[in-house]
Amino acid sequence: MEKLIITAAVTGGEYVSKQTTPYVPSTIEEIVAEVVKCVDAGASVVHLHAKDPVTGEAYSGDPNPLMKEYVWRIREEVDVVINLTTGGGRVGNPPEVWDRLVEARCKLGSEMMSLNMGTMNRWAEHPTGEIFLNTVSMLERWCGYMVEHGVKPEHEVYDTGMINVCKQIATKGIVPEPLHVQFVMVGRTGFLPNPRMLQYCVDLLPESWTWSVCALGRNQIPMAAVATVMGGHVRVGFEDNVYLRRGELAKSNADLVRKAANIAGELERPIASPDEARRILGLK
Ligand code: KMH
Ligand code: ZN
Repeated sequence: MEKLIITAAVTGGEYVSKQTTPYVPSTIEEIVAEVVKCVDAGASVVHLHAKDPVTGEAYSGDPNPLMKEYVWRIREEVDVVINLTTGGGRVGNPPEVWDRLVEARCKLGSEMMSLNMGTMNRWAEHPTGEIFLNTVSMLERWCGYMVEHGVKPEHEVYDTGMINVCKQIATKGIVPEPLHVQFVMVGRTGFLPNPRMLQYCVDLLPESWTWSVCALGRNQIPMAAVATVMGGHVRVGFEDNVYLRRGELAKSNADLVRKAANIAGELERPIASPDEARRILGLK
């Protein structure tokens, strides 16, 4: 079994603001400091959205200048694989400009970017509405931009149809294999977060592909434990869950990373360093 890659989704994505938890980092300084703590706790990858520095809401403007600043400021402080969102950063930006933003985002210096592999119903109220638009043609273009700029896509799948879309993209040669898939177990509008569902999904993937699990809310840590046993990788952090345990907010994303790392330690699965994560994921 490979070493465990822990991704920390530190910025709280589109759904988590200072109102949800006062501990979500939102200024550049807070985000950089949070990333450093997460790396110290065992994270080798960080997933980032652009945040309004005051409210911690999703930034409603061109997110790329902020993201560029995050990338460079993090690089000055710590070695970690940086994964920028393509799913976020749409609040305030109409669909006609998404392509331009994503293509430009590929040039900001991150090694990975997330890609949501299909159009779906949103799993919670969202400022851009109920539908999360990700057409096949958008996905193919955005994969093309990433590959052109040496960025590895993290294919986020929410149902089994999206696994088929990943396979089509591989078969068409748009992204070189092995692909890296993140099973997003949102419940309700997608995969139910349970071990049988995860096993079913993993069985659908080609042997050589890598995979990770991100489950929402109270399922985050239990499903991370399941993925750790199964040989996959895990994502934790405020984007998907703000509680350390029932009724107790995590004071930092690093608390959640540490919890995942401690579980891996008990299970005798070593944790990957950033360079080991790069090798496992085949990053340039
Ligand atoms: N917030 C997660 C459930 C993205 O940033 O591309 C999905 C996500 C989307 O990570
Ligand atoms: Zn995200």
